[in-house]
Amino acid sequence: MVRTFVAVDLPDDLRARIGGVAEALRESRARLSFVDPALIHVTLAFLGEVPPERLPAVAGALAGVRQPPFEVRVGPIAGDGRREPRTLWCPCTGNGSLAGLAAGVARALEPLGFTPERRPFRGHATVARVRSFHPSLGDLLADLPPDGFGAFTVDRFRLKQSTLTPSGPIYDDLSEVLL
Ligand code: 3AM
Repeated sequence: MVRTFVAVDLPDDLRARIGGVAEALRESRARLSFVDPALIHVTLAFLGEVPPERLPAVAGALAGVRQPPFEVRVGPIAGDGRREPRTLWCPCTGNGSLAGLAAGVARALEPLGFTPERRPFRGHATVARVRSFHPSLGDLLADLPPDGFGAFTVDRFRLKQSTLTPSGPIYDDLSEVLL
């Protein structure tokens, strides 16, 4: 079985800037596991474990998703909205286009038996996961620069394989769809 998801990769310069700002959070007494900045992405859909022989059909369905390229704004690192956040992320907003792309991906995958996510789509790039919370994390988040990381053009998305390892996930691109 192949653990797969569909995502938009962030450009490397943006990833490096986010990773640099996230460094300040290491001072916190919360237990955090940071996403390798080189892997920071916006998930459009999580497919879970897929039999390898079904991957060509999945890639084929995704290749039919049509949408013009669009801009996404990447906000500052923030908690996920819970009082004690479990995820730290940069909110990503594309004037509805990002949500539209996620919906297009979900529509393309539904006939293959992938049930669409019931929760409303909230575009985000995960920066760290909170293994155990400590109030010092809230203070450090509040002290981060309030400006976001600017914008980038989404002109493609990818089907990715995720291999979980003790030192973090390894992602491999399985297919790429140009918008
Ligand atoms: O981009 P984020 O970090 O929101 O949390 C996982 C990550 O999302 C999510 O898939 C993305 C790439 O690994 N993910 C992992 N397991 C999941 C599950 N069981 C899941 N999303 C939904 N259900």
